[in-house]
Amino acid sequence: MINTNICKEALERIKSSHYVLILTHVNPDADTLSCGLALSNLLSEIKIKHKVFNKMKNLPANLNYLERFEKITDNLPDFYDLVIYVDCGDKKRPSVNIKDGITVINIDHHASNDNFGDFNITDDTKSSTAEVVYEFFEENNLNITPAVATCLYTGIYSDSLGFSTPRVDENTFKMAHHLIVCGANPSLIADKLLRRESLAKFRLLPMVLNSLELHHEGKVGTIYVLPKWLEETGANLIDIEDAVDMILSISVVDIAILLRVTKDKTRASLRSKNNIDVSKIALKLNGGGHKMAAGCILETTNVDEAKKQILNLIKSEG
Ligand SMILES: [Mn+2]
Repeated sequence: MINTNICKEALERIKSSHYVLILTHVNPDADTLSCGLALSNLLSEIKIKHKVFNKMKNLPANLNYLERFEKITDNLPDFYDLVIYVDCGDKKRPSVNIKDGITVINIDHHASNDNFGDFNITDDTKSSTAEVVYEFFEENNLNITPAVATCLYTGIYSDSLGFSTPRVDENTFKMAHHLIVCGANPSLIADKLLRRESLAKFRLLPMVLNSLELHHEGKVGTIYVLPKWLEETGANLIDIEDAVDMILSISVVDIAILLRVTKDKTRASLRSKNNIDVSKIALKLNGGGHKMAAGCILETTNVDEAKKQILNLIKSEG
C-alpha cells in the first residue's frame, strides 16, 4: 500500500537532488516509459536536472507522442545523486550497474517487488505502475499537466490491456477520469497506441498465423517466425509481438507460444489464461517472467526441435 509520508519524503529528496537518474526496464513497455516520462515532465517543471535511461537502442516508436520521449537516453550520466526505478520488479531489470551508496526510490506494482529502495512506493493491487505514480502526484498535491496526464493515462491503458486485466477496479477508472479532466485525450491515445501499424507487419502476420498448430487437445497453440520471413517482408520482431496474444484469444487455447528463430537460437514467448502458470515452464528452460507471460531461450535454430522441447516439458508438467 502507498504511504503518504514516504511519498512526501521522496519528493523532498527529489527536490534536494542535483541530478536524478530515472531508470526504466529493458524491453520497455508503455508503463515503464510513460512513468519515466511523467516524472521527467514533473522534474523539468520544477527545474531538477535529470535523465530518463533505457538500455535499448530501439524504443517502441508508437510512444513518440509522449512529451520528452526523444530525450530518453541509453547513455548513463557521469554524475547523479538520486536514482528512481519505475516499473522494475527488481533492481536488475534496467540491466545497468549504478554507483554504490546512492539513494534509491522504487516505484512499482509487481507483486514480486522486494522493496529494494530507500524509499519504496509500491502497490501490487494496482494494474499499472502509472497508477502508483498517479498516487505519488496526488499524495503530494502536485499539478498534473496535460503532458503528465497523457503519460499516465497511456501507462494505465496499456498495462491494463485497455482496462481488462484482473487488477482493474473502480479506482482505476476514477484515476482515468481525473487524468482526462487534466487533459489526457483517450481516443487520441488509443489511435496513437493501436492504430499506427506498419504495412510490413500485415505482410508478415499471415505467414506467422499460417504456422499455427494446436497440441494437447488444442490447449496449446504454437506459432513461429523465421528470419527469412522478416527479410522478405521488412518487418521487425516487434511487429509480431501481439500475434501470440491473438493465438491465446482462441477459445480452446490455454497456452500460446511464439517461437522466434534467430541466427543462433530460438526465443520462446509464452502466454496463458485460466490461471495456468507459464513462468514455471520458462524457469525450467532457464527463462522467467510472470505467471501469465513468460519467456526463455532455446539453444537451437530448428523450429521443430524447439517446439518439441517446450511441448514435452508442458506435457510433463501436466
Ligand atoms: Mn507495469
